[in-house]
Amino acid sequence: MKFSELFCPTLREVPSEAETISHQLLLRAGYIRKAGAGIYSYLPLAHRVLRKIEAIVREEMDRSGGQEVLMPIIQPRELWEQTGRWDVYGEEMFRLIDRHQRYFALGPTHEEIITSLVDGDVHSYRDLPLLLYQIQNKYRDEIRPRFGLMRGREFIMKDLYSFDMDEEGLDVSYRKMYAAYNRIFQRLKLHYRVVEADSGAIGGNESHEFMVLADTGEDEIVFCEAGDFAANVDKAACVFSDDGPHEDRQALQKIHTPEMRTIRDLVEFTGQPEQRQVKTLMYYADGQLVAAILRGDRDLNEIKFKNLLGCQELHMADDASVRAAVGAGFGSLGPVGLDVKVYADLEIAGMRNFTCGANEDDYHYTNVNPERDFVPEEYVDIRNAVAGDPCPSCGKPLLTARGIEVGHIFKLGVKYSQAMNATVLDQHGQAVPMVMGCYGIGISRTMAAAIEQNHDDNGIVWPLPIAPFQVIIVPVNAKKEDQMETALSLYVEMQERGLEVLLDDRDERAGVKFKDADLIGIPVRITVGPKALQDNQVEVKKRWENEVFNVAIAQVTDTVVEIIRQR
Ligand code: 9G3
Repeated sequence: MKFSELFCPTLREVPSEAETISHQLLLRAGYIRKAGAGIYSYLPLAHRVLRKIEAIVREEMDRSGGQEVLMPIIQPRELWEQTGRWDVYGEEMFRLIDRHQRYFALGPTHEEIITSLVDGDVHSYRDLPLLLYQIQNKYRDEIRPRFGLMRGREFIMKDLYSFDMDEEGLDVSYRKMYAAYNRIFQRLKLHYRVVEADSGAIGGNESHEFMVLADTGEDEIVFCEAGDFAANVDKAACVFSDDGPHEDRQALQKIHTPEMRTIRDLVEFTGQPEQRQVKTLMYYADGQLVAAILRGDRDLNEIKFKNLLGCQELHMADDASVRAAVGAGFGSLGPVGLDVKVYADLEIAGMRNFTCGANEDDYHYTNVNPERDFVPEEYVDIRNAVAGDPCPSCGKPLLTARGIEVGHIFKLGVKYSQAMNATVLDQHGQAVPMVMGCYGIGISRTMAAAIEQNHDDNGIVWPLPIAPFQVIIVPVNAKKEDQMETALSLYVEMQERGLEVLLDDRDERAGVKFKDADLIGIPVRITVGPKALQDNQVEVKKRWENEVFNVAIAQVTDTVVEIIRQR
């Protein structure tokens, strides 16, 4: 490809709305352009990267026995009503109406479609196991689309669905996918961790996420560097053993705390550290007001709380409705005498003589003791795990990191096949619901995640397997006949060796060409300058290193082939 013909509109300036480096670089380097909030066009360079990522994913899906299909994006409402999910997903689901006033979903995922498809034509255990996948656009009306391709409203996903006779069969399929995902992310040269994950509303009981480690990742994970424990904080269990010893219980005291609202205010006012304070958070769980109480220095994990309550909908109560229900506002709440169900984090059981709100503005209690002064509904694990917590499996202190979820695999069980009556006849002629798994990879998100992990001040540093081109040849001065001739002959020779080469034949200053080569992130740069003609040499520069070195023109193609083979 010649740069003078390539549609690659690079920008000098960083677009203001781009907050993360991958979003900035994808825009600046001419890879994507925004069509609307969370909606992007992929320009030629991005398209080449996406095709390479998809090719690696396809190879590993096919190697694992997957068969590629392509399912509809327009999905009839009836299918989603069969599984009861038409009403579960509210505004996040794009919905449309056809000319006959019939409703459809724009596919956010494909469990309903694939289960209906398989149910129609699979009738016997002899037809299983069956692994079907697609690589297709998905649509989710994110409330706050941001970070470019990382959280779009239209994005490319590979989703595979497995169908087996029983749990054992599902286990085999799940392990196959688990291994295939590891091969994929290793081949993509990404630094990632597999973590135990929350299955959320999708159902089923076991799931793992593949997290590309990056400080801009939206997810937080905890992991043990000694063993192999790793979990999304939404899943990570916090262990607590009430091994005492405990100080004596002091007499409960009600104190006047004018204008004291935050834990920090109370620490200063009472001299009690935040570990001896208790915060009270009020939530509506499926419309019912409940309280969660945690040690002052802890944070509630809403996913753990929601899963524990088993509710469909959980959101924080606002100050007005709390005031109406309790007679006091945020910052003055506490479990003593509170007539809503109180769920206490496990650590509360081991606390003595703590401080909390008195459910009266400007008053708090000190020397509060569980079981004496209040009895919670239940002691539950609802706090966020933090660095330093003991590893649940070996006890060593956990570490935390932020990650970008690029893959998520689930054991679904019979949730969808039962709801849609998708059964097969087993060996005894009995109709049994198929046991399913589903396995997603965010293709477009993976491209962005690769940049988050592979960039420097000059631009993108593509991992070689997904670079849009492997080599860029830069004649220093396009006006010099001899330089262009040498560049062109190398361009032809390298392509004949099967290399993917971009020839920067633009009539631009050398500095601009070098900057663009670094910005778009091509792994190997060949510079054809005046030296070429004097000593028959060209300059070679690897994008991931700083130094450049000279190579005889007659050797440079072999040199580049070797560089790429080793990478
Ligand atoms: C919806 C909407 C958003 C959704 C879903 C449904 C997430 C939904 C979970 C999954 C699970 C797996 C197969 C590929 C891998 C992920 N967001 N999920 O089901 F209607 Cl609006 O998609 N599906």
